[in-house]
Amino acid sequence: MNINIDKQGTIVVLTGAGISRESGLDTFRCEGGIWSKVNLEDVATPEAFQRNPKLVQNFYNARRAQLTQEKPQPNAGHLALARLEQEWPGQVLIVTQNIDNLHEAAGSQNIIHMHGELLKIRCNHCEALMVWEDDVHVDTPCPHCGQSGGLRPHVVWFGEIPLQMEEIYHALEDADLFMSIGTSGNVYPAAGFVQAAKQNGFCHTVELNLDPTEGAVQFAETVYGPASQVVPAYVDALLKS
Ligand code: BV8
Repeated sequence: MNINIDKQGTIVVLTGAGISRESGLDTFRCEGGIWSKVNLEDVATPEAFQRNPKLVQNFYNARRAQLTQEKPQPNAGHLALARLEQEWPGQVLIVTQNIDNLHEAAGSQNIIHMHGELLKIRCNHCEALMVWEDDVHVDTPCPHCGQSGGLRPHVVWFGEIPLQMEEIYHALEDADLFMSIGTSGNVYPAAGFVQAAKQNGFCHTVELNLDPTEGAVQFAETVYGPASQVVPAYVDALLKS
């Protein structure tokens, strides 16, 4: 890995479910992944929520309970990215598709959760956004406006616009290094970020994944292996470079 990016350079890191897999959280499209057990059309679209809010709330209640009860810990991949943010002289931004809290738990601070956060909910009636660790039911009243029937996971479903897109594209315009970690590159607009980064004419791009994705050819560099091994090694090389 011959990395020669400016020490003051900007690093944008895109992460997906693969970085959390060694912490015990399922991915979506791997063998036995989440979408092999439930149909995304039934639980991860606004139409699904309209059609059967109970099913959708329970899908997220189960995943929220996994975070709050099993208390998965960040793995060496998350911790290496937190170290990179601390020790790299330039800006490091993590854009995660994940709705878990493992980057925060590892100590990263500059994070954009473009698909939302599992431990937050919002009220469709009063737009209140609140941290929430318990189950949510269709008739749970909103603590802010008192109305029922409006609480939903603060999660971006298919067909909804991901969060903080302007900030993300702005960071990609300045990126000297774009790292894609643990994502299959199936979901847009995240899957298009590598192209957006390359548009600035100077960004180095690297895919770090368990195995090659369909989008691997778009990256200048590829490193394969479990995130808990390849990410710390790559971060060490960056900090030594
Ligand atoms: C949008 C919710 C417009 C939270 C998720 C028709 C109508 C409307 C939209 C579309 C359409 N057709 C296509 C689209 C776009 C659509 C889309 O991309 N669909 C796909 C399926 C084709 N996208 C959208 O709808 C998005 N919105 O387009 O709005 C717009 C856009 C921009 C600007 C203006 C308007 C909204 C997408 C968000 C959907 N919500 N999640 C939740 O329930 O979690 S997406 C879901 O997939 C998860 O969030 C997940 O993060 C995401 C991506 O999955 P990955 O993270 O990549 O996980 P995956 O399992 O796929 O891969 C894991 C990888 O890890 C594998 O490669 C594996 O090899 C690797 N791995 C495994 N173990 C390890 C490892 N790597 C390292 N170490 C290991 N140990």
